[in-house]
Amino acid sequence: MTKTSRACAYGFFFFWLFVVVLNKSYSIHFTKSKYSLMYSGRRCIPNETIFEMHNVSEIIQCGKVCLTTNGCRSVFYQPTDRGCVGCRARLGFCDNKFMNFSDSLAFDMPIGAEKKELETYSDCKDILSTMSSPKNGIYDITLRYSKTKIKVYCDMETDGGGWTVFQNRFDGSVDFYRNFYEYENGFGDIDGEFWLGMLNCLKYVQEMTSFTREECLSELRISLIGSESEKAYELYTNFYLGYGPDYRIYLTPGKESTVQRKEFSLYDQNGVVFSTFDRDQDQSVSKCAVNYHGAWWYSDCARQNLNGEYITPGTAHTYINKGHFYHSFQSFLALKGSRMMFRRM
Ligand SMILES: [Ca+2]
Repeated sequence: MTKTSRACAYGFFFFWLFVVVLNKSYSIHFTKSKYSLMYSGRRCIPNETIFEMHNVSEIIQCGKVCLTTNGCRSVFYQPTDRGCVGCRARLGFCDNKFMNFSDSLAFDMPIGAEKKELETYSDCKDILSTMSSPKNGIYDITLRYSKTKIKVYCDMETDGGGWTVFQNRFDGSVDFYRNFYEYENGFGDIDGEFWLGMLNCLKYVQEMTSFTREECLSELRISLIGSESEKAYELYTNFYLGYGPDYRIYLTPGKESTVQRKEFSLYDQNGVVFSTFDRDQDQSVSKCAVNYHGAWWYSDCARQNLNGEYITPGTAHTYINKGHFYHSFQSFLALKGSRMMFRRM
């Protein structure tokens, strides 16, 4: 056991002892925070710091100050310099609100919150961090601010898991040529092919990204499957949707991608409005959604058409633009599958 992990183990043990005592004394409930070495060396960013103390002899003292300080949600205790930092953010909600600092210990403490509320999940990443070995599948979540309850499909396997899927196609069993109302409200089978719905997706994405994007950034992952089951994906950061009825898409190219991005990237659609056949909001004199038999963030149309017509994978549509394609992966050839999903960073 290294010095750090020993310190962590002791710190954690004493902290939980402290939590148990306080629970009994004040009926305060705590989110179970699994301490992991990945949190070692982190602290809240400066404007999230609610207090900072030095020469604090133990973690218990550090936690106690947080408990009695309004707005304090997590603490970092650094055994090396006996420093104690209280943060406004909950650890695990916005990883990007924390930065490295040598040998710190961190604990989440949503003070005063009701236990019932703490037992609900607000997104797939919450589920991932709270449950041990969660599986791909359908989960009930409660949106963090609006408290809307929705069912979502969580991808818990791809790239570490914690992804909320909002578009899923793999066999063409669901018709994706739908009107604006349906794209707002969702359609298909959450256990099969589906579109989560802009309203839910929007609420979700906005709550998790746009509304709170100063707190949290989200990433978008597009997974593609070709006719021979070849796989490709693209990762974008700073992903969020604007308010309806425009539902503009915003994103920044991430570092990772297995498709050719030099031309016809989804980034070309950055800031573009969503269109369906009955709601032409594109920048073309014609109707892209009709010409492409789809629904998308069409500018003067696009080189991605993941909601296009599902035809035999590997073939090109008679009307070349109408199929289920992603040009930078396999030109206009029809794909076997596609999945769009996002995750808090
Ligand atoms: Ca138009």
